Amino acid sequence: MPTVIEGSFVALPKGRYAIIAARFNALIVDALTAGAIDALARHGVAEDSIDIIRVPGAFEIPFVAGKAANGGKYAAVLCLGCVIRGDTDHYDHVAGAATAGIADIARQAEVPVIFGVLTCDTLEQAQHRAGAKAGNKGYEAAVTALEMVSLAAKLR
Ligand code: INI
Repeated sequence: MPTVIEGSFVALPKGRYAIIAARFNALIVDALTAGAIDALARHGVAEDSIDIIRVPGAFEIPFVAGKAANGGKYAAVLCLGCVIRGDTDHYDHVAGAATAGIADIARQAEVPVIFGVLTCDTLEQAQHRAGAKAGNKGYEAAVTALEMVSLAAKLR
């Protein structure tokens, strides 16, 4: 029989969680942040073990994610933002840079780095993913963080 190793959703007794939240599209990102805090709290993380680190926009997330993930302070880093397509190709650059930047950090980070940046065509789509209809991607990001922290501990 193979040994299956997977994470649980039970918060480890110790460990701080960093939520990096972009201020751009704040109504959406605030809803994602609330969802993430709700998920962490419901799974046993004390609210005073959560730091919310605000950055101007999604483009700035990778820089701060790198510092937070490799600074020895956090068990996991959640990246929350929202990029909405406009009339120009600006969206592609911001969404692409944020996605690629966070992926780069996640690959080499010492702790799990979770991608919770919405990339949507419309505000309505974003609202649906921030709690209105299609769940809350911030909540999902936090549950993923818990699983990955647990899995990382099992691989040590
Ligand atoms: N930042 C976002 O987080 N979402 C957006 O939709 C967005 N748009 O559309 O421009 C956005 N731009 C700002 C960007 O993230 C940087 O903060 C800015 O370019 C300064 O570096």
